[in-house]
Amino acid sequence: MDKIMYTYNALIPNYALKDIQENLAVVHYGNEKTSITTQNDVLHICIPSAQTQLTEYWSLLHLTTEDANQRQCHATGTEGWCADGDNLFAACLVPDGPELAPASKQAYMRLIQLAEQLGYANIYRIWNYVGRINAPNNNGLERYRDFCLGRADAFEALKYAPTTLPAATGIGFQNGGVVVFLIARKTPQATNIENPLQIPAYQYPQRYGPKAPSFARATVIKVQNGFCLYVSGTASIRNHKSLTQNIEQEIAITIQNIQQLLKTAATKYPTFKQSICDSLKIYVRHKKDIPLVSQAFQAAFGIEAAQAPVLISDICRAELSLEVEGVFRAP
Ligand code: 3EB
Repeated sequence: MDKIMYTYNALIPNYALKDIQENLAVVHYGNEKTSITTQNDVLHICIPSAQTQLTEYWSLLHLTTEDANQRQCHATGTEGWCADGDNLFAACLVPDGPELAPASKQAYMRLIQLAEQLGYANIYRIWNYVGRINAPNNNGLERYRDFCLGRADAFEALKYAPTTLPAATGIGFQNGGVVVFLIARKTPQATNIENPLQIPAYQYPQRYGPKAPSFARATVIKVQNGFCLYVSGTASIRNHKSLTQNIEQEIAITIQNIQQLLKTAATKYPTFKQSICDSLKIYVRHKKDIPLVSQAFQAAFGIEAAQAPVLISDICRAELSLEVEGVFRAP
């Protein structure tokens, strides 16, 4: 029998190690310095997080024996990747400096070109951990906005149309430059989903920074037995304005935004009417909010605590206290 060319697999996060699991990458949030290394053909990324520790295991949704055979892994300490013939996990560290934009642009161009050169051109999800995200840079520009500038320049230079940008998370971590990691595959392309309750991030007005954030609200990809929806970092934002009366309001608006993304996905792929939540990742600015936020999201999306971990971190808008990302699956 001929080898099946593509298995339409996907990389998904798990927060506990399962029995049968071939990890391509493991992300450690905890008391470590930033680093990107390989150990036994697995990519390891460390992101400093003082108050909350978490281990995130990245493995294939459908395990096939062929994937393990074609594994290639490479890391230098500041960048690295791991691939299996169909899927790629790649990461890099943007060094800290008085301005983040130039190094962020360079890192983004390198990472995207690396994915293309290795043959995994369809990038469907990116994460950006920005050190001291709400602090000003040397010119008084907030470091998140500084980072957004460099990222937007990279996508422009590489001729990405705004409507084709991958889903993303932009969030703080303790200190250092920026840790960027992405997941990509050979084929087929992802479908982007926007939220009609929010204006697209790439159309935010200038008052939020010199260049708007470059990301889609969510992406849908085809997998063997259905579809996966990757929800970007989602916060209490309507149109382009933050709603921040109290944590209860932030929870309610964020839940509505995610539910709206599921509804919008279902208009293109009706199978999302039967979607299930595979994982959530919750970021809160204040430790005191953890019990209320955890309980609310577990209840809203029918997910167990183990697959909905909480990290304490700063959020990219100084007035926000909550951001939530997730992965949903549909038959
Ligand atoms: C927002 O909707 C909240 O800069 O990559 C969410 C997801 C946010 C991704 C990013 C920022 C990013 O604008 C912030």
